[in-house]
Amino acid sequence: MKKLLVFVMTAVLLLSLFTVNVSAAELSIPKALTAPVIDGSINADEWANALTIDMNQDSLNWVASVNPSSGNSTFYFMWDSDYVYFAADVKDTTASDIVPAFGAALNSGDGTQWAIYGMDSTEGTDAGEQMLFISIHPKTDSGDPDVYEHFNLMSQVSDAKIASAVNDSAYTLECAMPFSTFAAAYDNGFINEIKGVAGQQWKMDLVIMDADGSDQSLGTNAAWFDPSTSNVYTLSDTGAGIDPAPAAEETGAADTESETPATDAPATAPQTADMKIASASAVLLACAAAVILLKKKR
Ligand SMILES: [Ca+2]
Ligand SMILES: [Ca+2]
Repeated sequence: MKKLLVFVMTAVLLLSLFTVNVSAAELSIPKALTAPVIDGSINADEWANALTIDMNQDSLNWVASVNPSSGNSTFYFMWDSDYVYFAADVKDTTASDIVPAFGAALNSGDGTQWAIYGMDSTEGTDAGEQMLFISIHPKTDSGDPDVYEHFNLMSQVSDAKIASAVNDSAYTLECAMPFSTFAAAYDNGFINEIKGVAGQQWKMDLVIMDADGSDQSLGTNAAWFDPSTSNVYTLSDTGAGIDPAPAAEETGAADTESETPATDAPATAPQTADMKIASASAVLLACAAAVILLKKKR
């Protein structure tokens, strides 16, 4: 870990000369007609018409060792009044020698992360006031998955539901993140309150962590610690998932460009953030700061 810190601190100094040109996208998260079963298995019906985000290896900005093996991976999002629902299908063919400690704030091992900003955030890493940083590991040293917020709550998100399935070529995880977590973060100083209501917006960067043995890489779909480059997510009333009453009248009103009626269609069309990265290397400074800051927090 110390070697990694030295490396990224050096990189911060060198790469601060570069600029990143990222075009943020506006994405709509549809509302789950039925809550997905959080069992680690991404059933096509339960996640039908969910927002899908391509997290393909070649489209991410990889930092640290920059030797990823995450393949073509996909993240999924839905919501209801109680939870943000998240699923990840990550193609990861390399075993990690780094076993994250359950409930610890580690940017390490194999896993996923969210960097969440309020709409009024102008920067990150401000003691959890402008950014929430959540790690979701499919497997920790306890054998269990975990959900951890690094900067504001600085604790395990105990009310989150999490389940995963890990094999030699991939892992899948499903997570239900309660809006009560965001309410607690707001009470604790986070800039905006994120509620489970249609029209709610926030900004978010998504991350895949890949460890190949002890070689740690982190890939993000935005420039870290610069919310001006982050995709904007809006909660929509458009239905997704399993319709408990498919013959009933469905009047979900889409409030964004993603107007997809609820159906039993098994496939979900990729909906990828439109980003143009002029310099992936500059992202490293943000990643480095994340590593450093969380190290301080530990
Ligand atoms: Ca499931
Ligand atoms: Ca790996």
